[in-house]
Amino acid sequence: MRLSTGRHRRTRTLSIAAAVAVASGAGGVCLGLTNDGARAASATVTVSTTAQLEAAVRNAAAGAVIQVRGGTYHPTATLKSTASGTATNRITLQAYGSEKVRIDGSRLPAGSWLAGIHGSYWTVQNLTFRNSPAQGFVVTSSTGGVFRNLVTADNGDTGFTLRGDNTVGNLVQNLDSHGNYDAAGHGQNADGIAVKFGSGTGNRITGARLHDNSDDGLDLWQFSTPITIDHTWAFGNGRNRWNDAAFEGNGNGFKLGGGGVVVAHVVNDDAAWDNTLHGFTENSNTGAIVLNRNTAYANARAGFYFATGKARLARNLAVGNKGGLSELGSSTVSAANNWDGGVSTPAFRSTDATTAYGAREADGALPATTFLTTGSTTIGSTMN
Ligand SMILES: [Ca+2]
Ligand SMILES: [Ca+2]
Repeated sequence: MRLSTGRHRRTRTLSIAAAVAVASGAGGVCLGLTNDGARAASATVTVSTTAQLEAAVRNAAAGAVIQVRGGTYHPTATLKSTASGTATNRITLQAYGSEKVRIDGSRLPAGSWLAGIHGSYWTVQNLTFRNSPAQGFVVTSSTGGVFRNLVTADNGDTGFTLRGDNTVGNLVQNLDSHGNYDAAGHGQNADGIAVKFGSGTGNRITGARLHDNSDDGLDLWQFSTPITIDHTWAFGNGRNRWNDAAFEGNGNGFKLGGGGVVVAHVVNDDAAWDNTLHGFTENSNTGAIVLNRNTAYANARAGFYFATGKARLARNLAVGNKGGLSELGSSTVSAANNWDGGVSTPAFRSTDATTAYGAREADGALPATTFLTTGSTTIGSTMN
């Protein structure tokens, strides 16, 4: 008995020493140890080739930090993981320092997603995912994910997706998602961001620019729990930019339901302009959607379309939407919006959107702009 314990102890000591030796010899690779002395896959890994990136994602475990050196990477299979971190021991995938990293899906087999995370407590930041033959970046049934300063562009279906039950407490911050187009569907499905087919509390989208996608800017089809969306811009969606003779893109800025869900999403301080359908729409969601201080400008249909549900709209601003400022039903609550009686419409400082397309701030925040600002402290989006 005593001998056995001693042997175990000696083995453990040796394995720690071996791990330290490996760590010091491997230049930046730091192996973690579990309480029983076993080697864990938690490590800081810096990758500079596609093969290294693929392996690092495939082998990631709680505590892993994957740093990607600047350059363009061409995966030949979906970057996929089913691993989860924990709240205190996350899995991180990020650019190395301030280097520019493009992960390009143009060498993937048809129908492949570029990245698929099926786990919790991931932080993914400062990376671009583009040219996938199908979806760009898909997160399934994640708790506690942080997806920050990402670009999802020119993919063959939706740029960024959260989906599945047990989608809880995720933050999508400062996403740029544009130019996504599903050729096979003639553009009917590729949104900037989709939170679809699932449920779970505490999910937030903030600081996003969702533009020039074939279908909608944002789509919450059949997600049955409230999502919070703030400081997000959706613009130029639904236009046939691909010379598709059978084009079927819809082009709502913010599509806030569909598929029978009744859910009170919270939509504050956002803007929708130049979309080919509505700026903001319930899309048959009859829940008590909350919309405060949003701006809809120059959309092809209604600025705010909430004709059948119980949405509550306050202090929103609609200007120049060809299908009307708003279309509201008898169960909608509308107060202090510029279409309500006695509310004046402040003038825009600028209707030139050029700066809204510009580079983000160093920390990833939306670019400073006067576009669609009014200086009002009571009505419309603050555009920041
Ligand atoms: Ca569609
Ligand atoms: Ca859509």
